[in-house]
Amino acid sequence: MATIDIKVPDIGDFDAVGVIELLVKVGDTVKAEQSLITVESDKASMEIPSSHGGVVKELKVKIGDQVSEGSVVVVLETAAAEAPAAAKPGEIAAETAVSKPNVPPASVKTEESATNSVAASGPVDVLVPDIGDFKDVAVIEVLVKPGDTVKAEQSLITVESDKASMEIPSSAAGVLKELKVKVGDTVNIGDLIAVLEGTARAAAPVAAPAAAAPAPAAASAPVPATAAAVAVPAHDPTAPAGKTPHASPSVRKFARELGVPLAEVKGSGPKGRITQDDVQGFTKAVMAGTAQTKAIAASAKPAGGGGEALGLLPWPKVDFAKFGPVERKDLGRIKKISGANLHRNWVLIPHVTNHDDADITELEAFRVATNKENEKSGAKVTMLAFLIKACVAALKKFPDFNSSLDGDQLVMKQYFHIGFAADTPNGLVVPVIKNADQKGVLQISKEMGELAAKARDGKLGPADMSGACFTISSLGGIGGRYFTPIINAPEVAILGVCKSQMEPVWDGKQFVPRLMLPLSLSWDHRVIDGASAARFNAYLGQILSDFRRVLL
Ligand code: CAO
Repeated sequence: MATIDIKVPDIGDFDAVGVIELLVKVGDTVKAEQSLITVESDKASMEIPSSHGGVVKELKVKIGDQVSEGSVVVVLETAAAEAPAAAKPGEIAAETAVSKPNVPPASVKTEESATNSVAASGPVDVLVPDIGDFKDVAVIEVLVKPGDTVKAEQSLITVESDKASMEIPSSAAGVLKELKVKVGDTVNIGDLIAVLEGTARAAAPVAAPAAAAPAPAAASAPVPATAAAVAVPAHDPTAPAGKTPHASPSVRKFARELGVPLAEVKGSGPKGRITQDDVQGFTKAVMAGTAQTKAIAASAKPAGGGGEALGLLPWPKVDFAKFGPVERKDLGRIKKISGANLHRNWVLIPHVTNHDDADITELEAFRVATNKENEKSGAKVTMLAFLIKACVAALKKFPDFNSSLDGDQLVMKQYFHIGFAADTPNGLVVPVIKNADQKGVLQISKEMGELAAKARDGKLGPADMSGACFTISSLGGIGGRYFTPIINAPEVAILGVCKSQMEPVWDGKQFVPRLMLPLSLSWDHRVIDGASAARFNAYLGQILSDFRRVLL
């Protein structure tokens, strides 16, 4: 074992930067390149990585300290092989400083650039300025929209590497005519971000004639950092809340992975900085139903909720009492939660629904006979249990229906957990029959009965309602012909079933009375196409008309 000092490496022109986050604690095992602390200047926040792997023996800094190149951050205990045997502590420490985080070179606003704001009337391209070693950095925030009037040096977008985030400012003032990037794009030095009109340029070292059109791009070529009027200010800790949330790159990444809107998280760190604990706390509160994201609140509130964000007309405000007596009551907790989920799924998933009929004459006769046989034991088989079994067979034959979308990938599930919508006095819930492929119809019926009873009593736990691959919503006990069930994201399809009824069916020679079950299959058109959906329904119909096919 050897101990080495891990020091702040060369971080460009940054000097005496504040430590705003400790990402490790004594006893932690860290890998080489793992971030140890986050520091922040008025220009950027960045994470300082470890140059070696090992166990943290001592933390040499605390939040609020200021560090510069060479400051010792932690003392690391490493395997002997990590450190050169003959090296003196000083030499080892020097070696650790070689690891260089991707840090933007500090931008220096020159006297000339600060004073050289000049008028230009033509369109001006705003380009990504010199951002040092950063390559292919992701756009994580777009801070302006077309039509906005922007000032020179106003931040247009936020970009992020795995080590730092920074805002890219406008090199000119004017009205934003066109945005050339969107969240998720990657950019490099010289890439076009936006086109401005009616501009006054801050960065042009030479005055452009007012009438010159089109005006040359303010930063048409990468500018040396030291001469760049195009500064790279990163998060402004004093920025008003909700505008640019103040958080380190790792916390931003963490929030993005969880889908947490950072602008809605209250920071508990110094200067209101959002920490990983804040993001976790926010997530827990939303899961527990004690907090809502603005999007959920908007979708749960039909009155005026969310439409404006989509550029729609606001929800009509009507004084109903003018037309007759009214009473107001609050939406229940389950309705609020399921409503928000249903709304998101309806808006985000391109739904298509295929309708079909299945001949269940023999299956229903078998079910009734089975129930008669089991009358004494009280074990009752429901049509829904047969449907669950039939859907498992169809999911096995058409595995895309048993998948979830994750970015550009499909997660193909090799398990068969089937959710079923249950109507309860408090609203709709979806308990899940786990591993339905390994269970018989009697067992599925029994579990369904138990879960439905738990649902009605409001006693379902999260484990009872999670992990479904596919959902069935049966209105068969109630009535109706067909409907459009909403897919339960991240599933990609849902089967709606209505009440079976006797119908005259042509058998090639004559009409015969058959018990027909209406099926409505909604599917996510990003994953499934119409032909597959029609085949899925047809196959389901074949199984239900002759259940022996499940065995094949
Ligand atoms: N066609 C004709 N009759 C049917 C049928 C169908 N497709 N499905 C069920 N039935 C009959 C049953 O046989 C039963 O009759 P018997 O008592 O004579 O045997 C009766 O309808 C009642 O069935 P059920 O609804 O209690 O039982 P189930 O297994 O079919 O369903 C459950 C259980 C929990 C799914 C159901 O109670 C329920 O909550 N359904 C509503 C689901 C819902 O709200 N979906 C909409 C979601 S979108 O808003």
